Amino acid sequence: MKDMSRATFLKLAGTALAITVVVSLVMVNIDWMGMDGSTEKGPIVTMLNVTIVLSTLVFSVVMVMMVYAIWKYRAKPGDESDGEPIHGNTKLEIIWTAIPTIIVVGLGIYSTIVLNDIEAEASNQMEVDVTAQQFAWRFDYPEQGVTSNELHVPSGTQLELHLNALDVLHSFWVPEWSIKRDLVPGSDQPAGDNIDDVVRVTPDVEGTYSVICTELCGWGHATMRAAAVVESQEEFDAWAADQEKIPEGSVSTGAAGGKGAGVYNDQVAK
Ligand SMILES: [Cu+2]
Repeated sequence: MKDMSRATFLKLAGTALAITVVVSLVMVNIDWMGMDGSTEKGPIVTMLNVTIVLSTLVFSVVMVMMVYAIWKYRAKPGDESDGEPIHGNTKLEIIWTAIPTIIVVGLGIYSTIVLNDIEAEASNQMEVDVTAQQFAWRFDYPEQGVTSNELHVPSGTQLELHLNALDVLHSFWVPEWSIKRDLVPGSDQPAGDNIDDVVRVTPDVEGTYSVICTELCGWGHATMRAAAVVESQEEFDAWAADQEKIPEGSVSTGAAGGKGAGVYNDQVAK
């Protein structure tokens, strides 16, 4: 570093910056996350883009310095001597420790803010108890008193999904909503109180999507899908009126529930 002139330093910094801009522009414009189907997705995609730009900056600085060092300090032809014994550079080490630390801590604070924001409870909420088992889904609507193998939801309403699994770990994922959370066996038991089994999401684009199990759960894992239908409030009400009622005495098996699981097992497993 001590034999690097100010002009060289500025040239290298400029190169790293230029690479950052070009690579960032390409990466940010690739549609990594697919269609935007929930109000939560916007802030998540923005955060992904910020992360991409910062990662690109680190990548560019490292690459430029490495390529420069390989070229600048290469051995002259016929030079068989040992390299200079170098002890290190305290100033440089402080800099390359401090900058990544600031980036990581900053991203930590930023993601906490985004998470608190997208998980905030809205005034219009609807609870759905989601139960997963090899290899099927069941959705119970305690407010409507109905049960279904399809997830129907009114557009623009925040869903409070209570997740539970009957056998092994599963994971709830609708790609267009950008929400993913594990379903853990025992979430509905008293001892499961400290399992984080609630996830909130607000689908806001009408259409039919797929609930996908995204935790390898057995041989039938790849087939473990259910329709997720986002529709108007009227369509949803009409659909709910048509559904099978949750049987008397059966407690829904979402996080709030207890025993009812057995009642449905055969029906859900087909
Ligand atoms: Cu699975």
